[in-house]
Amino acid sequence: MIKKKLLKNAKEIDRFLINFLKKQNFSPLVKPMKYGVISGGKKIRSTIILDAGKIYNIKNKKLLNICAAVECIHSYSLIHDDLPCMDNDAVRRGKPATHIKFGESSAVLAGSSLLTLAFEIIADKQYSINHKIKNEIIRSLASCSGHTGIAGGQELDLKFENKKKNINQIIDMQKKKTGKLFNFCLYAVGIVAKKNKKENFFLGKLGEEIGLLFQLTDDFLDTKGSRKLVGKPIKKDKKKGKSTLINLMGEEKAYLYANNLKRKILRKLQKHGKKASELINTIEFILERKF
Ligand code: GRG
Repeated sequence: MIKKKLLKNAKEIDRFLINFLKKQNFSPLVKPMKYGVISGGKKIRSTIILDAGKIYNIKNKKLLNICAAVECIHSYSLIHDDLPCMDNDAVRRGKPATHIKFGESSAVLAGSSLLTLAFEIIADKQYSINHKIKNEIIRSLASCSGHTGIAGGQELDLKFENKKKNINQIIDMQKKKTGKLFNFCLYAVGIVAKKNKKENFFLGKLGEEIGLLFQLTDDFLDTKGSRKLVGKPIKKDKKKGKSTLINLMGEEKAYLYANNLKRKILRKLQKHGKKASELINTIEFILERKF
């Protein structure tokens, strides 16, 4: 069921991105950009957005620009994450990483172009939502992506290598590196649904916890996953001295922490009853996933 949903959403977002790029002037960067963002990846962040939209009866069409923009930022972060100056990985999504396929300079430029494309997609004239809403989406996407968001989290992740960090420092780093983009996913849905400030803040924080849960599972997959299913090299965190909960407290305690976090997230969704069933289904998948 979940695989079907992920596949359907991924196809829809890929179609959107292909059409959007078609409308632009061609450049030699389009090929590495497409390689980085289209036909690959679970598009889980888009699924979270569309699932959350169901809670507030928002039609998918109203959320597609937001999904596509998030996937551009996410893919950008992966292209840069794989570079030799960052995590130095040669394989991503079961294929050569973008810098291996197209060279380092093209990968840097294609990644940066995906970042700017994200904002073009939201600002697009044909995306017809209220201007104030559009503005707030652009502001929050920028803040969740930059130094107070995933880029800042990535900096901490690299600085923490081979250092003894405590649980709060690790959680804070992971909430930034991975959680902030998930924060944006739920926050943006609250903005489109015209919810009040308090509810939108609550949604953002909930998204951040979902992102943390996603990152914790990513760390489990690094120790126990299948290289083939994960689509990238595994068992790298220990070798690199990465600060993860598993390396700090061991697998069993880390899993207990993740399971408690999942229960806490699900409790927060109870108030929405059946309307949250799709989102709950995706959250259950996040902790059990093998890919
Ligand atoms: C984007 C502004 C900006 C800066 C880049 C490199 C970097 C800063 C951030 C990297 C952060 C990072 C790599 C976080 C890891 C998040 C994570 C668990 C990625 C894997 O996500 P999946 O499993 O990937 O959703 P797929 O392949 O399915 O899309």
